[in-house]
Amino acid sequence: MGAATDDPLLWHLPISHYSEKVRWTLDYKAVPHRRRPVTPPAHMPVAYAITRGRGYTFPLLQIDGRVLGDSTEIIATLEKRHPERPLYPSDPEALQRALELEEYFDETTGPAARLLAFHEMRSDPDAMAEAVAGMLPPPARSSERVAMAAGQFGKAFAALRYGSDSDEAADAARAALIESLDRIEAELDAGGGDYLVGDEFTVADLTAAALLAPAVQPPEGPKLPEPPPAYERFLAPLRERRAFEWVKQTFARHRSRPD
Ligand SMILES: N[C@@H](CCC(=O)N[C@@H](CS)C(=O)NCC(=O)O)C(=O)O
Repeated sequence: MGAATDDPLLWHLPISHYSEKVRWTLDYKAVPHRRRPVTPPAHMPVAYAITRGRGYTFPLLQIDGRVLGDSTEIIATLEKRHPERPLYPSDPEALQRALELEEYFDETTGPAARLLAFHEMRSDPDAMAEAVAGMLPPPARSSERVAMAAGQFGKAFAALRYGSDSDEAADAARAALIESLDRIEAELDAGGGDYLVGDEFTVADLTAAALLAPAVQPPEGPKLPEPPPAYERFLAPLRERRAFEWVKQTFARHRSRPD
């Protein structure tokens, strides 16, 4: 994509599912933009500096002289600036349902998928190193020692920041992921089609699929290490579920990328 220097600038984490939510929106709407990947946890001070102390999470979008620090706010702004290929339903009641579902998946599914991935990678240093190494700059990426050290750092960071060491928190995350799949299936049953709200792809579908990508690992999603064995034992029976298949189909049908 040829990007101009005044095009919006996306600061993102390549493996992050919240970053994927915004990358997907930008690609879906074919918004010309620039991207800057940052390695966690370096993104936190970067976010703090760019937002002048207002936030420390990624993704961030610098657009029209403003900095947007939350994926929901970013999509709302893009929807106004680029109304073509809408992600918001035109019917006000449907829009309200789509936004409620976006919030549900943001608050319930996203944190659970992240916590469980970090929790189960604790006992698999190779998977942790692989996850983090993919985000290191190329010279450091090829050093096994640097990747392992970065993996150890990632583990300590996740334990401190997300509480991923806790077995109770992991149990709650498993329950939240199952609840998320139940919710998707209930909404699909209620609507009788392939979409969570109405009969078109909306922000609700995009958010649910992007935030479940760490568990489902669709080929069109962020590149992630294979789930460690303990995570796979939890996921194996879920692979049969309609909601799991629906995430894969939603990516396959709608995760367009610019040529
Ligand atoms: N509500 C935020 C959540 C974003 C988020 O949690 N980003 C993570 C990366 S996956 C992050 O930057 N975490 C740093 C932290 O929570 O301290 C959004 O929707 O953009």
